[in-house]
Amino acid sequence: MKTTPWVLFWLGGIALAACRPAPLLVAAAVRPDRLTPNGDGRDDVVVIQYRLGRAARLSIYFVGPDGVPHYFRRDQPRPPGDYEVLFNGVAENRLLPDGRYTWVVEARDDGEVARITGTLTVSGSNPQPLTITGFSISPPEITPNRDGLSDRATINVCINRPAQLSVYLEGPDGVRYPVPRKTIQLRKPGEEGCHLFDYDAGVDRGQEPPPDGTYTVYAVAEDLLGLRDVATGTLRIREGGVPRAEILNGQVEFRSDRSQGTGDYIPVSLGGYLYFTLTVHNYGRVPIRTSGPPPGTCYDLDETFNAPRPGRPEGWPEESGAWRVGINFDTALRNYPFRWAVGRPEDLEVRVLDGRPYYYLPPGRTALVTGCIRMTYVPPRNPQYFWAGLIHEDVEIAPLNDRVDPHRVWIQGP
Ligand SMILES: [Ca+2]
Ligand SMILES: [Ca+2]
Repeated sequence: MKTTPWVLFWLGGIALAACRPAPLLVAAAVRPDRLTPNGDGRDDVVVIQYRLGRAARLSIYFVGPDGVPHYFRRDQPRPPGDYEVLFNGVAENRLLPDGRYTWVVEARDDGEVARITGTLTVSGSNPQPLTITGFSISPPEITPNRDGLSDRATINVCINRPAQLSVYLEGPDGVRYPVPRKTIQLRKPGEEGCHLFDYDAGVDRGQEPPPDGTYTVYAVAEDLLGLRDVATGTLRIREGGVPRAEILNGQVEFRSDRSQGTGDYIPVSLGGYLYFTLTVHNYGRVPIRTSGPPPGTCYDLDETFNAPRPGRPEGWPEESGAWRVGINFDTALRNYPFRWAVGRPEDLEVRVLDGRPYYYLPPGRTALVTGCIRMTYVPPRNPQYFWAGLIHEDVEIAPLNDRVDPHRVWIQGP
């Protein structure tokens, strides 16, 4: 509310009216009388000014050639005073189509109605309403626990004209969780068309996901003119949580056929076996997924988990999201070439998804893992260190779980 020079025009009138009850609507004006709402910076807005002599319910609307009123303000209570508001052509969440309009400023109080009118010409308008023309959530249920299965949802939102998009989840308690836009995609933010949003429930950044349950997903489109559209859907979250596991006490027992591993090094005969035993502890809230081979499996020093094995021509390649125990050594050609499941089949829970079994170590549980490596050659460095790791494949090897309990091993030829 502010006093502006144009109001002075009416001061004389007000002085004459001083001994009568103040009029409901003293003055109103819309300037200029032309609006081109195309964002080119010229005549993109008009100024609406009015003065109320008494408290009133105020409406501002525009009547086109078809006689239909388009409300900008409707029956809003206002105390007496001077008012000024900008109008950018959006009434009832739509841009006024091109045409010649009668603007009406209307004040009501106890059955009394006062109106002031004028004309406004609109041209260069794109009257198409801002609409979310496409909205999908896939899959409808996620288990954000970094096991590589259904960990994230993709939300696709399409708009029919340029606008800013925001997507968020809202729980029954009203708490909102923002969903980030996928960073790499064809369209730039704000462009007309389809945009992808990617929801990992924060787990990829080590955050605890929202509590398990059903959430409403909102997509909100809003443009510079204030046009707006909202679409909603649902997303269920189940078994959410950051997986956490470790090698118990950071301890690995190594031994060979020749020694229990006392002294400075463990001697192993060329062609003999190095054995290890350790315990994996799932100390988090969610199951950790694993893949084979099972504990007890032996590798040759010159092979890796990718090597074909009896009944398993494809070997045991890495699986995104799976946890495995690995053994590494100084001159290994790749990181942790020997890997094992984090428990024996009887320690694990099996779940079938799309006809394929997946194995999990439940939260709070421990499992014993053993294995062996046959010393098929004498490596260039000898003796050298062997150690264990707990690998979350394609995710990380936490510092806590890397290079655990190194032991010196000496391979002794004939
Ligand atoms: Ca313009
Ligand atoms: Ca999952």
